[in-house]
Amino acid sequence: MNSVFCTCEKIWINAQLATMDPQVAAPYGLLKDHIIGVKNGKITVISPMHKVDINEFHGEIHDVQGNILTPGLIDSHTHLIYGGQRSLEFTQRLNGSSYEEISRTGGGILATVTATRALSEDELVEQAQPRLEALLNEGVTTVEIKSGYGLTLNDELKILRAAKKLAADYPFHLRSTLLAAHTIPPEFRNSPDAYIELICQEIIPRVADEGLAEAVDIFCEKIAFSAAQSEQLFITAEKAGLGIKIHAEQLSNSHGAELAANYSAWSVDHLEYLDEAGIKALKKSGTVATLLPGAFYFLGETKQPPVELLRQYQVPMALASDLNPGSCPLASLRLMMNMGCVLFGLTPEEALQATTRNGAAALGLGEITGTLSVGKAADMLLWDIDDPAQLAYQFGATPLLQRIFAGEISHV
Ligand code: DI6
Ligand code: FE
Repeated sequence: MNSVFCTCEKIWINAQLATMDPQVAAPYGLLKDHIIGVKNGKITVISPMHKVDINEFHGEIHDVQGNILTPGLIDSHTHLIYGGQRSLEFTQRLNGSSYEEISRTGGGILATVTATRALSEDELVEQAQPRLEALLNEGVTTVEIKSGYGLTLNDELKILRAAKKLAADYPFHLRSTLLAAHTIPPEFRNSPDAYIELICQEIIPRVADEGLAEAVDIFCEKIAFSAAQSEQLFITAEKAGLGIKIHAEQLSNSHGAELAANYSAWSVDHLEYLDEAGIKALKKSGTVATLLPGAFYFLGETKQPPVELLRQYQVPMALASDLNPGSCPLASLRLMMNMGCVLFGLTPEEALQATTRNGAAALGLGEITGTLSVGKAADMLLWDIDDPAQLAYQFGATPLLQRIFAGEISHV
């Protein structure tokens, strides 16, 4: 047998590979007339068709007839485990109340905290399933899930355990993030510092011990936590060996992104109010700027994130759904790609980078997934399209022919 094929169990032939690999100097890292081979869940071979003799391969062959393969999509920021829903608040906002006003009067995140605390782990799994399935069905193969609607040790653990259950039942890579610092819980209304202490002294150590999350996140905003409180959390997360993420500069500029960059954060997310000093800090630390156009759209925001400056400084941009009941109940990463282009001015190529390679980096998975490259996970999507730009161009019709997760064809 041809030595190339010794390392393959399955091959896809006659493919156009939108590798998204920066080493491939073509738009989308496109390689025409290629084969891609996989073994044990990883990509083992990428080769031009004319350099191999297919007749020498005796494993599983998929002839894709010129169709396009991309990396699996990565939704690097979701809050998809929660109880209940908030359509009442949607109505209130359309009648003139602002998101901040609603959150200051006990609605908003706290309404979902009450609903989430009331549910068991299994009930949370059940309510999250349709949202997760919606993402997976359109080609998402890696999903980050944040806690943050429990705000007690046990309720945060319950959410993170529910995420593990989902990961055991569905074909996707899970990255869990502890967002106990999502908002100040009612029990600590007058002592937010004491809540940060609880997170640092009890919740983070327990979550790290049990291996329930890979990263820690905080909502740094006037209506939530300060930069000083964020820093305390980062110091503890760093000691516990957890990655760092932050919700920053969504409604105002608290300089949280710059702070998080100084702690080598994996990503800083939202960023409508990010300034040039923040962008310079991101460039220096190699932190990903994650844009969440769904929340911008759903809250009717008008302040645009500084996309052109991020481009100038070559800060990697990710796009994610922020799927949550308050600011973005929209369970579609493809829609976010379209919004990233239409609302924020990303190019279709940037939108695909933002939901593959840069999404992986935003989760500390840059070496593992996010591009079609030898050695990475065989997370691949086969599309019935002529041009990769179609993935950002159209939403609703899903031209997905095959969803391949860790080398297995896995429809959800
Ligand atoms: N920013 C957001 O957009 C979400 N969380 C956050 O910190 C909103 C969460 C919610 O409204 O339930
Ligand atoms: Fe969020």
